[in-house]
Amino acid sequence: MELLGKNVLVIGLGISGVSTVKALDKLGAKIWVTDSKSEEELGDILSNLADISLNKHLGVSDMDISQVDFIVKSPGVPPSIPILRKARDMHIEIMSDIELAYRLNKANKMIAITGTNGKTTTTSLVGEVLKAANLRTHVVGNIGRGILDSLLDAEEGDIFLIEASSFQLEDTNFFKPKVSLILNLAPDHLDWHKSYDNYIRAKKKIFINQDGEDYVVLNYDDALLRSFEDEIKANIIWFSTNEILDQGIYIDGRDIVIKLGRDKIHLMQQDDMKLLGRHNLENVLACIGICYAMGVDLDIVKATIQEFKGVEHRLEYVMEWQGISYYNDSKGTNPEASIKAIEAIPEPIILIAGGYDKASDFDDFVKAFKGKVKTLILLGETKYSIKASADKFNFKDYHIVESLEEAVQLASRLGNAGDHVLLSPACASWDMFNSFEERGRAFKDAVFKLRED
Ligand code: UMA
Repeated sequence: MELLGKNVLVIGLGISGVSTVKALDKLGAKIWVTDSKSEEELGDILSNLADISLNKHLGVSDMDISQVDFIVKSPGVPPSIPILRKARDMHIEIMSDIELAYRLNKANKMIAITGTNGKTTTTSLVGEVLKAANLRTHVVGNIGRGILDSLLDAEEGDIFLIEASSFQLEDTNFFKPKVSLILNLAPDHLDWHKSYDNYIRAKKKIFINQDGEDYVVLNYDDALLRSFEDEIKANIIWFSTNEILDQGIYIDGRDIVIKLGRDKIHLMQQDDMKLLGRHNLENVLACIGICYAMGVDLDIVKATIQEFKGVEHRLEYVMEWQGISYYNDSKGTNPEASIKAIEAIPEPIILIAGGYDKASDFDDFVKAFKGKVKTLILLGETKYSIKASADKFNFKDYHIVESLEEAVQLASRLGNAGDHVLLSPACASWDMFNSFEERGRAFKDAVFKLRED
């Protein structure tokens, strides 16, 4: 793809937009930028880009785009903003950074991981395995690093391991990873996608351009994913934690088994993993599927899985204080993710939940308490929606607070030795924090502070 002299508009100057601007500059494009934030609000970000000539339109939601050749949209920017509506009317192409990266650099191998939950843990684990196998790997995407950051410095043969969100996949057209993975699907980000069908359509783009030379790893236990089979041209590697498969990766007794082609390998015992919970077992099977497709030595896969302790903000053990253990699952940004956390943590649980309102339904979330959650502490924009579901299912022991620190202090007062305090909000963080990481760190700070009080 030739970018020299092309007029490219970058919408949003966050992680994705900044890495895109830097790459476009190196490739000689004429760069236009827009952001709903003002010049002052973007202060440090703009200073960081001071050496690059930019045609700036800041603090606005509309602008003249008649000279723009194509648009690179930051993932979080909703498709409904005026500029994007206008671009669609004018047939100006809109793409995400992963689409641009693919078009710029088809020679490198791309592995793309999506799903509603477990993406970051699985991406991190696969990244660890590939590094242990001495394969030069760039771990990028929704995990927090813009893909274009490392693309231009990459050497031929490097692997791009991409955590791909539905937002990023939505704006792809030709993106064709060598290996793709969908871990699971459940309604999420419905405020942005407007319907579950649209969300599913975005996720399917991960395999839509793949062919017989490529692989897609899919969760057999997810009926929706099974229904995709006829639409897939790539080789499918199924995995299951529930069923013994004719072909695939599955659990037999306590063993993790790979049965693919004529091979049948008892790779390891599931008890040898350090990760907690059934959902993490799915993440491990999915990782094995990807590594098998990439031809990685299975001894390295096994050794890395055995050592892997997980990722910050996902069921992260914080500390024990007065016999109560505290867990940070700030990455529980939707009800499905938090249901999995409740399933993984031993009872009794004091649960801290609530956050940014994505129009999620909390009935299944409350139903999952099933005697495990004894007390619920609610905060954030969704506190009353979750309370309404609690009332509906007759869950009475809830408390409403105004801050995360207050939630932690209340949990420590209400808790008894042997209880587990779990922050798993079932919501994004954006009502009170800039990111789930910031929320997780605030939780951990509040927990550590208990020792000082
Ligand atoms: N902005 C506008 N107009 C709008 C909305 C936003 O101009 O209508 C501007 C904001 O003012 C801001 C910029 O866009 O300056 C932010 O862009 P962004 O929201 O796309 O955030 P980035 O910092 O670029 O981070 C994005 C991903 N964020 C989202 O998808 C919301 C990061 O995923 C990702 O790590 C990063 O690109 C690199 O690929 C975070 C996330 O929350 C972790 N993802 C969601 C999730 O996991 O649930 C999908």
